[in-house]
Amino acid sequence: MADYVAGTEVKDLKIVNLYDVEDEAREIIPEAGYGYIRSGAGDEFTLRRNVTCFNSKGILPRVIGDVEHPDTSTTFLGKDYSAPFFYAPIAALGIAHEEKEIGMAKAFNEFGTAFSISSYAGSSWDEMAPSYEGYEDRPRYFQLYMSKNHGFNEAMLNEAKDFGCQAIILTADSTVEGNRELNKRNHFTYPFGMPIVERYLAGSGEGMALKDVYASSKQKISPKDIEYIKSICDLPVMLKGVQTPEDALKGIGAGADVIYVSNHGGRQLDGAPGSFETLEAIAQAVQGEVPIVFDSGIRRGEHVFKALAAGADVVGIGRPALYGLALGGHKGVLSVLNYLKDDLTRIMQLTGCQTIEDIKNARLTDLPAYNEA
Ligand code: PYR
Repeated sequence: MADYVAGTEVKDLKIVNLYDVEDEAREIIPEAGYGYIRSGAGDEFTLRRNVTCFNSKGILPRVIGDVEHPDTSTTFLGKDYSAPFFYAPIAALGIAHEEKEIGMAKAFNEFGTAFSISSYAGSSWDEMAPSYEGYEDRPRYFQLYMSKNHGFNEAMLNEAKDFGCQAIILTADSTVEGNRELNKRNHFTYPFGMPIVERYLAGSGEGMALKDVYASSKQKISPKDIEYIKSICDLPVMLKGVQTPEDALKGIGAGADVIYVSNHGGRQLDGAPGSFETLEAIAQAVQGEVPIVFDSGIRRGEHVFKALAAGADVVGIGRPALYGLALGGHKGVLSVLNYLKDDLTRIMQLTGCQTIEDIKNARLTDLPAYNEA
């Protein structure tokens, strides 16, 4: 869409906190595009609670832990990560900046973790390939929105594997659009096409509303889909959108290799608990049988710490990275990631944690007076 102009600058950002970054991005991204990225479903109760619910638990610092220069590095699915973050997949990154998926992938590769490619990416596989030059070994994941047509699913899964994707993220929480009232008010439609799924959309995706894109995708997601994906491409499957211990165990029973705890950034089911509130019970049920990843609401190092202490192995960063992209292209994303890494390092020092493993063994305490929405 020729008249859609989002971010174009490529620069480092000076960051005090990620809430400021969100406010500043509002000045750059066109109103309907910003509304699409920022908003949640319904009353946005779950959207807000994703952040506030981190206050339901307190961190118990260990102050004689003999710690200096904490190390944020970790491994996930056999790959080294410079910090326990990866990119939580989001559609159509061109809504924020002209570097779109190419800049986002480049930033995560340079930072030393992993990018997730959405089926609804606004870039083709060929366009994204240069972001991996010099980073051939960097992990990448493909977030699958299944088609109703298995021929198309097979083609997408094979393309993802050929591209070097190390895992498939099966999106299970978005079979219809959540009640995104702001999108309705703003008459939001995607300003660009979606090359990977245009094979199953009516058109390229440009000018389509989210509800129509979702309607073109598969609604009936079941444990059989996990088995199906593995039978086609033999890659690990991360089951995304899990909010209950029951679904986690059902997913593992069907072969899921990773449980991905998420409420889709509060964009789907309003009235659900904050994502962090669901994590501990899921981790207790999973009992370390498979790794757990977590997203929805991370804005501070304390949040990363709490998610890891509650059972996550790595956390997904979504909107904050996209706001960084809007303001400074790939350099802006790197600024966001470095801010979070520095913040986490400070929390590790203050809590007596030398390593990520130490965080995973740290204890959180319930804060019973908690009653924030
Ligand atoms: C979203 O808008 O939330 C998508 O995942 C496409």
